[in-house]
Amino acid sequence: MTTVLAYDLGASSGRLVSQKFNGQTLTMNEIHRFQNKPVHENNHYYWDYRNLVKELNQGLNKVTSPAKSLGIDTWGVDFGLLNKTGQLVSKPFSYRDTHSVQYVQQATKQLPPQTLFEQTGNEISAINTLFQLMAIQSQYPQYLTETAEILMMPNLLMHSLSGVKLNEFTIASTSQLVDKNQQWDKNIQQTFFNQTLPFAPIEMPHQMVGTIKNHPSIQMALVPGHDTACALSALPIQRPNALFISIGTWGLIGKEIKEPITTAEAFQQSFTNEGTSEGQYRFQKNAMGFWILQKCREEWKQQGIHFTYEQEINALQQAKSFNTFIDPDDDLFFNPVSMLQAIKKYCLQTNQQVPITPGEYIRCFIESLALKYAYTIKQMEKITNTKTTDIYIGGGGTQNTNLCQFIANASNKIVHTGPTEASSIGNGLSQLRALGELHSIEEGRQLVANSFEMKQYEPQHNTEWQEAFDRFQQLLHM
Ligand code: LFR
Repeated sequence: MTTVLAYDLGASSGRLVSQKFNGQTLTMNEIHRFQNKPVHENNHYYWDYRNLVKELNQGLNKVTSPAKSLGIDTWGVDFGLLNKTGQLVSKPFSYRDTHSVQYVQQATKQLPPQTLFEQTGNEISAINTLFQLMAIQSQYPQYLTETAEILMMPNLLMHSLSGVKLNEFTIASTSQLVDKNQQWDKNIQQTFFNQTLPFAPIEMPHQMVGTIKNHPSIQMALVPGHDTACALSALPIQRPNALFISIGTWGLIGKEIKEPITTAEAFQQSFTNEGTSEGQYRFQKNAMGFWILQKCREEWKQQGIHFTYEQEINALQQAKSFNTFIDPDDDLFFNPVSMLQAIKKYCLQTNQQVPITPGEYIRCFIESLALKYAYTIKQMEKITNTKTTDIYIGGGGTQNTNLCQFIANASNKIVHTGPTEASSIGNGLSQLRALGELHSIEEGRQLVANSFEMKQYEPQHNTEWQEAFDRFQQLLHM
């Protein structure tokens, strides 16, 4: 029996799980779970880094059975700046901070956006590490002067536990600062910063790189640092050309490819190319996940309305179908003061009925999300010139059976769901590879198929959903 530990941090919660591998199957146990919310201070959104490290250590202190190693994965693009003595020069900024938005425009004066896309494979998005660093350079230049090492978030946390200073490939591939040779792009750095920045070197995952300082018997594993890359490696994909969707706070819709796709069409439609656990690529759309609903729930809670999961499903089922649609990826929903007001505003702007009851809001959101995923899938099939009959979904979103059924209906494809904790599992599988217990992504996926229950959804109500899709498409093109 081999036990490994996986820390998986999302942009709303983090968890530590242990995974036991007996040579045939994998079993998973949650050890620790905590909230992770950006803090709003001095007009900025930061991560509460000190608290995160405290939570990581608290979780590790709860581990009772001997574990071989630990790996950490997180959301993408965020990072920390360390000074010469290994201390942070500032709390790490959160990508929900909008201070980087203006630098997207500024950057286009220095390099055409399409060239930037072709060079890095990443869509031009204000949250990217590149634009965040430009904001820091302009607003807090002293931070960069003091910086001796830049570590991406999972590797920053890894450093806090083990002292190791490395960046992992998949997380680095979300930065817009990595070239086609999978190294930090020095030309881009010269263009935007007039210097090369002190990024710790990029390494490939599935290797042991040190030990945990407070628990020296546990090795520090370098796993795919990006939660989406971990999730994809744990989806038991068995169909050629299958698509995947990883649904949590975000919805990541993609397809595995060997080389980045950087055509004009991919650029215009804001697709991105990010790294996989195998050193290849995910052709992907970074889209809305449960963020909108999470924010609505917070507001309902303040009004004294609290739903259990079942009540939420019931409320949706009681609301009229196909009444109101939103484009979940509209900028209005990125970080509004009130999400309910933002939805209302969207409906008024598009001459639609404003939802009234929570059930109407929930139905509007879940239907719109499914329709937007179906829309993206169509675009993706066109650009990659491949068709598929199957979609594999992992992440917390798999628990929302309404959403999974609606995705099958809206896309007219078979949806396979599970596992819910795909990112944590992918993190653990990488460690089993570093330990020589598994030898390939295929072996890992087979192990997931043997160990966790999958569900399947067949498309239903084709005519109604096709009509709804046409209406939704008109709304997007308004
Ligand atoms: C999901 C995710 C997405 C990334 C977003 C922001 O947790 O990692 O892949 O685009 O967070 O970094």
